[in-house]
Parts: sequence; structure tokens; C-alpha cells
Amino acid sequence: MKGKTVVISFTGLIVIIWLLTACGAPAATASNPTEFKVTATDFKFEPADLTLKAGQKIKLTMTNKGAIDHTWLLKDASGKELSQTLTVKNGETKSLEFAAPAAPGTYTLVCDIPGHKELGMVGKVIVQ
Ligand SMILES: [Cu+2]
Repeated sequence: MKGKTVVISFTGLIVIIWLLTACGAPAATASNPTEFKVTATDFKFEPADLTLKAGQKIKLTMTNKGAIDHTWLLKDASGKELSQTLTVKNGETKSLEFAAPAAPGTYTLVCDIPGHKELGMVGKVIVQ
């Protein structure tokens, strides 16, 4: 009786793994993200403005040519964060993958390190 329970649990585990693999694999290979390259300096983004398609998969690669750390973060008009924060140390290049907002419109991108936005580290993301 005890042995049978173990067998059922093991089978259940295999089914769960199979389901996760079957569901996860096609999504990961469905389409490659479109890469956008941005350079951060002290204190601006180049380019500051990006035009994306609604729902588009994005790979944002930022090179920090400044002397201090910078971030890249997408927000909506109410200040809600729409991407993870990409933090890049000076001299480094890092990437962030995310989906563009589903609703067309103009969004804000900022460096969220205190004071940087005020010094000019802002931009626009236009979603079409
Ligand atoms: Cu910054």
C-alpha cells in the first residue's frame, strides 16, 4: 500500500514535468525579441525615444558610457512600472527582455536613480 502511493506520486511528477516542458518549450521559441540598443551617458539616453509595436517582444540592450550607474525603466502616465528595471554599471552592457505595452500610446522611460530624471535621463516610448 505504501509502495503503491510512492509509484502514483512518481508518475504524477513525471506528468507534471511533461506538461511544463510541453507548454513551456513552444512559447520560448515562438519568436525572437526585437533588439533595441540604447547608450546611457551622464545624464541622457541615446536614443531617448523608441517606437515599438503593441505587444512586441523587446530585448533592450543598454551600454553605459557614463562614469556612474544608470537604469532604464518603462512607466505609464500614472507612474506604474511596465518593465523590470535594467541596471547597468558604468562601462558595462546589459539586456532586458520584456513585452511592449498592449495599448498604443506614449509612455515614459526614465533612469530611476534619484536625481537622474531631473538631470535629463528621460525619454519617450511610443507604442503603435
Ligand atoms: Cu542615470
